[in-house]
Amino acid sequence: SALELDFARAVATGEIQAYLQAQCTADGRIVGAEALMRWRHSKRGYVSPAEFIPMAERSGLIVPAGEQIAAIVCKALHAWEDDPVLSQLTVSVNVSSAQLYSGASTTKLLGTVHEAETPPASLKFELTESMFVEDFEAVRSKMEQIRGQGIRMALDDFGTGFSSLAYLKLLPLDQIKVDQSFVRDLPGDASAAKIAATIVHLGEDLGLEVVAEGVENHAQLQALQAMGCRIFQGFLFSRPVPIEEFEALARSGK
Ligand code: G
Ligand code: G
Ligand code: MN
Ligand code: NA
Repeated sequence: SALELDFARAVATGEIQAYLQAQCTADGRIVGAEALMRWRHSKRGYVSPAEFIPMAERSGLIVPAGEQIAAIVCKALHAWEDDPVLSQLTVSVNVSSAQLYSGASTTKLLGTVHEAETPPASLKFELTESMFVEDFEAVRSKMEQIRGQGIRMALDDFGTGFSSLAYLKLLPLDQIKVDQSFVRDLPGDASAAKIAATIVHLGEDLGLEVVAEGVENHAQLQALQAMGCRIFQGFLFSRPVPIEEFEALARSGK
């Protein structure tokens, strides 16, 4: 398709951008960020990720595009090393299954981290549970390989796929993310509240950090806090913003 050709060109010319969305404690202190891919088309302007991410996944272009996002983030993390505020932050990069299933691209990803002299503990890779359906053992061993380099691992969209709780125990994870579909209907919806609380408690019991996504208002924040959740991501705190803007935000101490 035309969109696919344009995207391929955008990847080749470095038109793909990484925006950062803050992850905060309840009082608004920034502890990290998630990198989100953005594309500003030279003629059509800003293209929605809801449109180009599925196309990129289908076409396989998510592999080079994802590598670019990782490279941009790795460079930034290296540049932040001497900054008293920014060096304390962790940045998550979304990794798609295509990137993990091809052995070469995992190696490339780790090469990127190494080349940029990224402090590995500042970097986190986000996987989704749908990745484990095809070949659990293959993904688990890739995760071990990545974590062996000191990079952290997060499980995104937790509870939305066919998750087996037994999986959680077997995977080398540092963080799970409460999906925004459970956060959206808080505090009124009793079943959303039950599910969110269960995920928070499960994370706690397994010694994992828990991040709630899609936090848009104070009522949601308060409900999640009461469940024991400590880290939040969502429009209540910040939208995804360009890296320079995020740096200013973090330095301003908000
Ligand atoms: O970013 P939201 O801003 O609209 O992103 C839409 C979807 O695209 C989400 O499911 C998100 O996880 C995914 N996404 C965003 N950036 C990236 C990326 O760099 N790599 C991959 N694989 N997925 C991404
Ligand atoms: O699938 P993943 O969790 O990586 O995707 C994150 C998506 O959630 C991105 O599309 C991002 O723009 C979006 N997002 C982040 N914060 C909020 C929020 O507070 N509300 C809503 N509706 N979407 C959000
Ligand atoms: Mn994510
Ligand atoms: Na998510």
